[in-house]
Amino acid sequence: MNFINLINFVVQMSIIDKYNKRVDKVNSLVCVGLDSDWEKIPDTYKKLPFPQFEFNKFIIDETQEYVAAFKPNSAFYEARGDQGIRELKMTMEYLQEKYPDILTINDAKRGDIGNTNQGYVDFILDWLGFDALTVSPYLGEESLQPFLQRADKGIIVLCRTSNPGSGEIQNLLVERKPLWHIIAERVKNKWNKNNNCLLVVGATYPEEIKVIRDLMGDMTLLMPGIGNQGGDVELAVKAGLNSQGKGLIINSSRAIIFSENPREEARKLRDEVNKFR
Ligand code: NUP
Repeated sequence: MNFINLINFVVQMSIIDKYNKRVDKVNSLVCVGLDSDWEKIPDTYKKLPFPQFEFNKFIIDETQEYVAAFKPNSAFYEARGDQGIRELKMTMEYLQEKYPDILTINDAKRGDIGNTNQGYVDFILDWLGFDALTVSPYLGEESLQPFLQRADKGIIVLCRTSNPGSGEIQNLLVERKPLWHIIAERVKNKWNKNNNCLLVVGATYPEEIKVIRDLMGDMTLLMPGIGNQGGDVELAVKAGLNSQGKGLIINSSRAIIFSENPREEARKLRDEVNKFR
């Protein structure tokens, strides 16, 4: 390992370290998805000057005690144009100031040619200041360089997504293996030179989770699909934990943020996950 790689390795460790430290502090693998859909935000917030931000602030303060990561999905902010982007930025500023030890993930599944991806890096990782973002692997390693070079951030590559139709493309056989398996191998053997890669693996596919865990060693996996999408917590957690009893960022969005009692739902999910750790 040369000097630059060594520095990258040390710096990179801080993102996974940041997550693991928070996991230990609150004894939780839970990520609350700040998918603050305008249609579902209570009307009381809509009278305020910054409705999505105020709603997020409420959810963050209520749930943070049980949470190791927050993951706003960019779509719900982009949907409101410049106002939504402003409120996403305000949400990030609030998190950075008040809860700087909680991991922040921007979920927008970006992926374009190289110089265009640099624009996403500038916007999401630098201007908004997220710790990590989700990316699509479809354009290949060369295109992803602006992301992969950021050893100080987490690059979360779509591998086996949670949606019911994900097999249409991801199960296609390539070299007699499903495409999702090839993506996982690529990330492990080629793309993760800076030790900053993670994979998205849906909680709705426990058999694949097990295969991916065995293949990837202790790599941290972002796992959506719990809650509204019906993933089984016990099966997903047992299949996905790494050798340290961690290695999972277990996301639930709607089932927590639009519930009667978000704090209680976050606590319940934390405890349910911990039963199987
Ligand atoms: O495979 C994936 N499935 C998935 O649901 C990858 C994702 N990034 N997501 C995202 O996780 C989805 O876009 C949404 O932001 C969140 C799941 O939300 P919910 O089903 O818990 O409400």
